[in-house]
Amino acid sequence: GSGKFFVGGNWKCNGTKESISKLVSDLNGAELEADVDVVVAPPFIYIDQVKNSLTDRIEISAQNSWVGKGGAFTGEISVEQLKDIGCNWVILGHSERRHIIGEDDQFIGKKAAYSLSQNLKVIACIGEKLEEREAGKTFDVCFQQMKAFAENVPSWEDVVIAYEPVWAIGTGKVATPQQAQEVHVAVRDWLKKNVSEEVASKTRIIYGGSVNGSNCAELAKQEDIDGFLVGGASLKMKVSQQA
Ligand code: G2H
Repeated sequence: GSGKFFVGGNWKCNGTKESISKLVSDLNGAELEADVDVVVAPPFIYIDQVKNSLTDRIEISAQNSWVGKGGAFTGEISVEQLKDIGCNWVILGHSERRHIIGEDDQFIGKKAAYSLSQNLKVIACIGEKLEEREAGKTFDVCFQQMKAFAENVPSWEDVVIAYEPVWAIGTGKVATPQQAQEVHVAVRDWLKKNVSEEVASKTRIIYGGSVNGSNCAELAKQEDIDGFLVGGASLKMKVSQQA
């Protein structure tokens, strides 16, 4: 694997002040292994609450950000505002934003460029849909999404790549360790050929899609799986263990 193991909890559009305060107190009481980066991504409106109550041991991510400097963009949250409240990460290109909201590669790439320019670190998500996998296009799709990031990323130090096959997201149908490992290797190889050997070896590639306490250990054993992005199970805790 590359670098420190990374576990992200993506809470998506879930939670209330009350449930989040409970989750934060569980996280504060959790025994986290020293060599694991832990990041949680609450909905925007709860980031401040989480920031003010969560241990500094755990970093905070947004689930999205505006594509440029803030201003007259009704309903959006700017990178500057996220930095202002102590949020250091943003998830970009999540499949729910790509396929439900309709964000495309170019827009996501621009968001990555702007976030990194303001020192907001990026969890860059890629992943194929079921029909793309069945048509043998998994690598093509992932490489195309990687290309859009690569064209916009000046340095990969502040980027974690999350491979999240769409068919595994929120479906309970986790990729097998072999399926995930195969794509992680391919993405690392793509980085080697298209960015550099150093970036390929140093950049963390994490897996997301129905990860939970029972399947994470086997996945984490795979050489090229450097962590997880966890949705559903992160609302229930117990997902920070490493193989
Ligand atoms: C994928 C994942 C977290 P879940 O979206 O980003 O969610 O673990 O619920 O499949």
